[in-house]
Amino acid sequence: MAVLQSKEAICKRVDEAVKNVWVTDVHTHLYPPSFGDILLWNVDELLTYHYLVAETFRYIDMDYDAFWALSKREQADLIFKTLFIDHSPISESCRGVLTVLQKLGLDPASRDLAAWREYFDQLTVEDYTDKVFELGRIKRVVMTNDPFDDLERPHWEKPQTDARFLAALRIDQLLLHYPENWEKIKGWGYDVDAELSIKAVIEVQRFLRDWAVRMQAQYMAASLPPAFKVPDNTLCARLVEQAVLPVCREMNIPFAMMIGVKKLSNPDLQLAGDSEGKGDIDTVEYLCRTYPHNKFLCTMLARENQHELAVAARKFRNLLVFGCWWFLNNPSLIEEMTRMRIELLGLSVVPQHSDARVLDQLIYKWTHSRRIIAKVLRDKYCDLYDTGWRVTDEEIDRDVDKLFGGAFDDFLALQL
Ligand code: FIX
Ligand code: ZN
Repeated sequence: MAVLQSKEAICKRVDEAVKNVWVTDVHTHLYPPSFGDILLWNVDELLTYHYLVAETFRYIDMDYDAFWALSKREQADLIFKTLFIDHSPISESCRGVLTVLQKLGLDPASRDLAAWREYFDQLTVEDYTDKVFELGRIKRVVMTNDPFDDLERPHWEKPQTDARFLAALRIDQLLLHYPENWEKIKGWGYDVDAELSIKAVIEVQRFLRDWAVRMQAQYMAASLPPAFKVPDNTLCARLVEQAVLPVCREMNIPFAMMIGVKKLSNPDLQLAGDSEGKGDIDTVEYLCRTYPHNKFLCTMLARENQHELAVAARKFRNLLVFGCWWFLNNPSLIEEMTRMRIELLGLSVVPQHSDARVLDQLIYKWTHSRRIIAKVLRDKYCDLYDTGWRVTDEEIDRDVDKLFGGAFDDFLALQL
């Protein structure tokens, strides 16, 4: 252990620690290779990521349905031509594709999509998963696991054994679409009903408990609209307070609220059609205050919610803020949010998650974010140095580990 006696030594250690830390990625849409084709990977999946679909439609007048009728490869060809050749790929999503190719040792300057495809064609998904976790220095990822997803559900008929992939029980379909889904839950053997009677609430609790145990879920999660409000006389609010929170407390797992998604603002864009709106911080504070023995993870989609969310976290130790989510996952906003969060919350925050939908994205989303978080940390430790306080190299390593997964692990272990 060595005390760092200069700002240069501090900055060097911060850069090394952030570069070398193995990350726990607390929210992704990835799956282990054993889940087959629902794990997306390779350059065509990178190019047809819904972020790039949305950006492509800003330049083309193609009919939406005509685009969706194209094959994946034809869509990728059109996106590559539009966003990379006809216009320079300077958006964050475009840059991300090129960072992946570069880190894999391919040559972005070649602009040779055919050659990149040939590279991926000779890989197995198992080997490529190992390569991506190694290149991205990813310890573990938390998945998004939806029992209502007909493609995913059969994979849970036996235990998932790849320890790099942790589960999160995703319950949007329960909370936001109970009228459309209660009969499906009944068909799975849970005696629920349309009006959500007390008996049905008990059965929903059993449904949640069974799936959380089956998946060994790290938390339960839902993506929620800007208008998400509790308390309220809605099925969603009743399900949260009467079913979700009692089971989460019983199992000592957090409820992760991802607030602010306006689903399908443009339905023609399909998955790329969601937009955002400001959420209600009073709901977050009500839940944290009213259920002090429950734990809440929270990320909000509107930039306008970020400061009040960080302040709320100062008030409630059972609230852990995470990530620069979706439309916030851009260098300018990652820096703004990370600076503000560390100034308000110190190391009791999860600065970033990837939200990766394509395996390869782990490489770029973490490469880009590490660089920005390191920049903020260099400034913060240098500010500390100016007070006369001195840190050691091991303390910087410890702090960085907290930010890239340790704080999340501590929160999961917390008994309130
Ligand atoms: O609700 C969510 O988990 C969102 O992250 C996704 O629905 C969204 O499409 C996404 O992948 C954003 O990055
Ligand atoms: Zn997500």
